[in-house]
Amino acid sequence: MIYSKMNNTTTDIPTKIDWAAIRAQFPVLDQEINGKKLVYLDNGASSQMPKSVSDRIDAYHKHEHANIHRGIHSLSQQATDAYEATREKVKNFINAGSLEEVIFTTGTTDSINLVASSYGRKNFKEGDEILVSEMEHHANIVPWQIIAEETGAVLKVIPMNEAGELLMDEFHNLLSDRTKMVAVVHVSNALGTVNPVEEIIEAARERNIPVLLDGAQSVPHSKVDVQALDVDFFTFSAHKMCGPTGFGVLYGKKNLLEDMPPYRGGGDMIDKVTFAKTTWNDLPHKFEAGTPPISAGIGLGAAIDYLTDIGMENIAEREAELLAYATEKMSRIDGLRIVGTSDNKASVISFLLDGIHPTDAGTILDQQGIAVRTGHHCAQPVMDHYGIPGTMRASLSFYNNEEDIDRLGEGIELVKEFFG
Ligand code: 7TS
Repeated sequence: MIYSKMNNTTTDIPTKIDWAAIRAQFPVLDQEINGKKLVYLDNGASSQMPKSVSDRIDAYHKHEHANIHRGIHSLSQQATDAYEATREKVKNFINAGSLEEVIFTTGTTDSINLVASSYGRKNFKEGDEILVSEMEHHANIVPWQIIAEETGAVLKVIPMNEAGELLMDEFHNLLSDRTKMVAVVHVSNALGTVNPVEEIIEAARERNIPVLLDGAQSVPHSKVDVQALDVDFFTFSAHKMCGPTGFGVLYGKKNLLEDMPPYRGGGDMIDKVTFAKTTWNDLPHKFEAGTPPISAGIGLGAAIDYLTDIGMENIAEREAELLAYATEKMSRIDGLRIVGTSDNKASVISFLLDGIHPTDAGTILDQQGIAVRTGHHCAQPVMDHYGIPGTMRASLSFYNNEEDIDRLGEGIELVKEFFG
């Protein structure tokens, strides 16, 4: 048992979780980098994998591997069942309405490209507007630019303030009869801002405009309920939620997905093929051409089991605690400026050190065994907003601890000493 729930019939005793025991389930954290104990603070780029997930993937390769959806033989059916079990787990995890609404992709980037290409090609025309925000990851900008170029649609941008919060008045002003899609990040990877997506969805809904939320940084850190949100499309990646690379999800409302043409053609996505005409398979398979990364899909299922076992509410609570600890600690460091200071933030701290280039600082931190990301974080418009080339970014996960944050603090002091 990784944690214990203490239930008392007379008083409400909160769930007590042994976070140290949870951390011990991540073998990768138990190593030295450059002669120092690893402090991994780059979870926004990719989170680490607990042993239960890597064991599950390993077991698949050792005992269950076969192609799926096509074999009459037992091994193929077993692999299909294991892979499709992930669809059920995803459905429950995000509370999708049906399995048909859960499309497997190779990740957030792939999911957004699917919607931009398939929905956009069918529905956008000259003069239509696609609304994105100033704090998007490139994955939620470039696919829309590509389809805009093809269809004559144009991109409009919701601006943000200095704290890194969307200017909601501007958002409401930008909505019009020309708006044909609102595509916004749920939680910013570069700033940590949690956007007011309920307000965005409600306003778009009044005008019958579909909303896509990029959930790459929200799903790993808090409970997401796509039906409660009433969102039309929702995207995320397995490798940011303790799962493997090469796998992700597109949630879409069934009526929208049914109206959309296939994104890629090939095996598995067809009903009947003749040289005269081909008809499409039903949802969700219509959007899943070719052999998928089967082991990665099974790995995502194991990751969801793992996160569910701990409880997303507990994860959110622990990460909020770590964020508060880190913010307080870093605010006290002379010459350190936090970029992204919204009151509503996920566990991401982007920062700058006076007169020191982020890449130089990151290199010195790496020598201390401390992994942070430096650069523009694939969100160049955010950096343009602040007039900076990039930041250092510490992105925390529930398996980090106060000691990691203390080590980061000490590392930053060393960077400052090094650069005088
Ligand atoms: N959207 C957001 C908000 C992201 O943070 C990322 C990846 C993506 C989309 C793309 O996800 P992918 O799995 O398809 O690559 N973000 C980061 C990051 O912050 N550092 O490295 C990758």
